[in-house]
Amino acid sequence: MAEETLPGTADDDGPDSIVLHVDMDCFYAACERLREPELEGKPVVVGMGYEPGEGHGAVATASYEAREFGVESAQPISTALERLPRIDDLGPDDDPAAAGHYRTVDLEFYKSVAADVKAILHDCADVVREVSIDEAYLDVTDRTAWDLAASGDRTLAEGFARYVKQRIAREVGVAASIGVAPNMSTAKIASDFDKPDGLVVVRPGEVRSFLAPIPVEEVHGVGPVTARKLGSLGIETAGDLADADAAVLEAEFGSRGRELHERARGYDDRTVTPTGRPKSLSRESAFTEPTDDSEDKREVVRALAADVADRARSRGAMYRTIGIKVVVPPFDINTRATSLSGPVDDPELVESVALDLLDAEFEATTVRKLGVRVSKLSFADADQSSLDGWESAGAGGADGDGDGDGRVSDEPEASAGDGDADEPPNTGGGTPSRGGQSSLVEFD
Ligand code: TTP
Ligand code: MG
Repeated sequence: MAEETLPGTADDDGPDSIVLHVDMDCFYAACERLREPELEGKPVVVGMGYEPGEGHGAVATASYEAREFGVESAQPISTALERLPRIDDLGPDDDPAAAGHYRTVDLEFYKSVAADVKAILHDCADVVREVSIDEAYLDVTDRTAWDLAASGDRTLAEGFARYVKQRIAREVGVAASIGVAPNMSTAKIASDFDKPDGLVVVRPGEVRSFLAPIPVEEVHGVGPVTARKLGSLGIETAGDLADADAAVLEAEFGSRGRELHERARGYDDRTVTPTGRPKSLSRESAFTEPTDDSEDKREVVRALAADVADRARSRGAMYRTIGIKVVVPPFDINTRATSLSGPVDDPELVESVALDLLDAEFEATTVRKLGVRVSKLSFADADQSSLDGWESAGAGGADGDGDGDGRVSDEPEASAGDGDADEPPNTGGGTPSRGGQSSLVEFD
């Protein structure tokens, strides 16, 4: 109850915010499993500077199965190998279940998977702060609510978060853990609370009781040194920290002491601010089944081009480069682009250039996914604050209609889902023949 009266967590400036923190589970290992599904359920170790057969490098990440053997991020590969031998090194009597599959970091591939995930996040929230390759905050206050769903004791916000999680799983094929809370620091702790595949919701009135048993190390801003000092003061948990005398903390840690005290009490007035302005605007659409039908491909490119040009116009963006992306099964990504002599806002040109690029090289190619992008953006209004990105995808990407005026809405969709709905009105389905997901991504 105390926290309900704290600024930033209650009604001092409108209703409680709804913040999602999304963090992918063992992300690099999950990406490896995407292209090698036989690694599912097995111990996987991804090494930086690792070469097959060698013992150098460091662990970038390990699958949860490999973590059972004591393998963890930042460990030398040599240590990992002592704890979990390489499957290829096993003798005839060794147990293959107790051996690891070691792979080398392939950042380009992980980035392309991350872009697919981020596209979904931008589709699900108006404000997205990307923190790292596999982590982002979403402010979804305007998309859902803390109210209970009609069907039971779950909040609408929980249904919304479940929908986000399921979209990532279905459309990209990797697992995310999500924390939902009225502020950023609590959402971050919540996403980590039940990994992997977690969904933890901390309602506005529950922040302080949720935080109470959490070790101080997990409070945002507490590093190992501070944790040790706090420990010497008998402060082990966020609850201890919240109950501590603010003056004592301030004497020990200066103004940071007061800040940590407030965080532990569930107070965090940071707002989710978007990450930068886009360098490009793009949209892509996957086919349910790869196709080499040139008219199908052209139709999709036309629709994507119209959508991208439309969004550029609605954001006041001019572009100097028009490009396409062609993904050939399974993961062969081709991009082609044409540079113009100066910035334009010309939907017909986007369509004709994109079609020319497609026809020039890919007319007969079997493709899995197509994308259209405009880049080298310049903005008419330097002050537009919502230019960060992708906003709502509107209806499915490949509606296949013609010229360039306002056919795909950029209006953010209304609140998605109640407790059990996982299918909001706008999932970008396209037609059955093209089916597939449609998402907004940056592919440079
Ligand atoms: P994390 O989100 O910290 O880790 P993770 O996604 O592998 O596992 P978890 O389920 O606990 O979230 O980091 C994301 C990716 O960043 C990770 O897959 C690999 C990379 N990384 C490194 O390269 N080195 C590191 O020391 C860490 C921590 C991560
Ligand atoms: Mg992660």
